[in-house]
Amino acid sequence: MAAPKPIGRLISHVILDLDGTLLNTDSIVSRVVKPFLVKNGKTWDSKNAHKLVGKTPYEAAAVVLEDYGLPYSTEEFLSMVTPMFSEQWGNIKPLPGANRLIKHLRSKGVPTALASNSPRSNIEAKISCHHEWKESFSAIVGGDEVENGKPSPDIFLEAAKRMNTGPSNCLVIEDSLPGVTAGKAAGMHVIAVPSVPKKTAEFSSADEVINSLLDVRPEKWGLPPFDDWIEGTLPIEPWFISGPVIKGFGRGSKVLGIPTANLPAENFSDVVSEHTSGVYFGWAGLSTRGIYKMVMSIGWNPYFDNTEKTVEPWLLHDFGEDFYGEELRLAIVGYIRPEANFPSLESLIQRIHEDGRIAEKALDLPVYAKYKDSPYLRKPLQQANSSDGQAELNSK
Ligand code: ADP
Ligand code: RBF
Ligand code: MG
Repeated sequence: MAAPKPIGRLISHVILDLDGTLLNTDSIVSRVVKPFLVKNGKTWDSKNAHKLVGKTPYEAAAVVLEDYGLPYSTEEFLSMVTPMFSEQWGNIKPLPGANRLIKHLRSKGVPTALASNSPRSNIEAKISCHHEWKESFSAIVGGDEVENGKPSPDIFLEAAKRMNTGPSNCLVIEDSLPGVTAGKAAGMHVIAVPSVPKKTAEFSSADEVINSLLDVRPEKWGLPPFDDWIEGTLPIEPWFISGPVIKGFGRGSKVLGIPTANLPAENFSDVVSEHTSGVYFGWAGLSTRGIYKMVMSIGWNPYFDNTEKTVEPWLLHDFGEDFYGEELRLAIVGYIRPEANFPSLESLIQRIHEDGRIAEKALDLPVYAKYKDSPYLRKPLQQANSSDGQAELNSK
């Protein structure tokens, strides 16, 4: 993660982008566009999806028409898909850390605006589905309220104006390249949170590039710090995954001396894609052995540059043998840091051992220790992934 460039003046106001920054809008884009393409005899290619990030609906529509050679005008296409999008607005989930950030800024009295290329009415409809979001913004600016959308600076300048402040007092948080360009053109400080993995290099004009909203450090900008970190860890809403231990890349023990019991990520690709990559920890249950402390990475292992997002749990216990095929259940309860690249294998290994020490210690804290008794960790295989089990645990 690049350190922010030093700033001359302290930040007093924050401006947030909506789609892809606070909301996981991408998931509904494929949900709407995919069936539309199928109806028109085409196949959705997820590799094209990144081209839509940060575009106005009109621009995005033009890209889809061009990519798939559809026989419609942009206006025709928009009139067909717009109602389909509206139906999905209630289904857009906040991205990890979005609720936490909004609540934090509000409770510390930091004036915060929402600035999006979407039309104002769409913004209102989307945020109305999320508890206390609307009340948390001192200003909301939509793409239809200014002359030019992002990458032009108009939206951000208007947001600053409505908050009665100057651009240099504003910190913009943005996931898209047009958004980052707009923020810099407005003379603001910009944190990029790219929503497309592995594309961070394109964001060099941003003052800081982070992996997810969990990694925002407001104190770096002169804003009040989060007060929920405990001993180098961040408690999260726990999530639960399980499956048989499968073969991984064959390098955990061999190359790093750190075995990781891989799970078939395709069994719970929804949960895995919902969570940001990073280093997490929690409790691991092995049906015939017991419950153990666990630290894991989830993501693309930048040092090895994997093409698949994998789940790599290291159980903090010496088993002295393999347990491939055994049922492994995980309760993931806390976050430590984003995945990183390292100058040497040695430094990667050292850092993973430090993660292990942090997790080992943190899991004795009551906020995390209580999950050691989750019934999920001990449930028989057939019930372990059932929605009942999840509901029961999540409501605990
Ligand atoms: P792979 O690439 O197949 O995952 P690893 O070298 O990472 O190979 O070894 C992982 C295997 O080692 C696990 O699947 C498990 O069977 C075994 N193992 C032994 N001790 C541990 C441990 N403490 N944590 C995780 N896996 C362990
Ligand atoms: N790989 C990385 O490339 N960067 C990381 O920051 C990173 N952090 C890890 C943290 C923990 C706790 C564990 C268990 C693994 C981590 N790895 C990381 C993954 C490591 O590269 C992976 O386990 C091996 O590649 C085995 O497949
Ligand atoms: Mg492994």
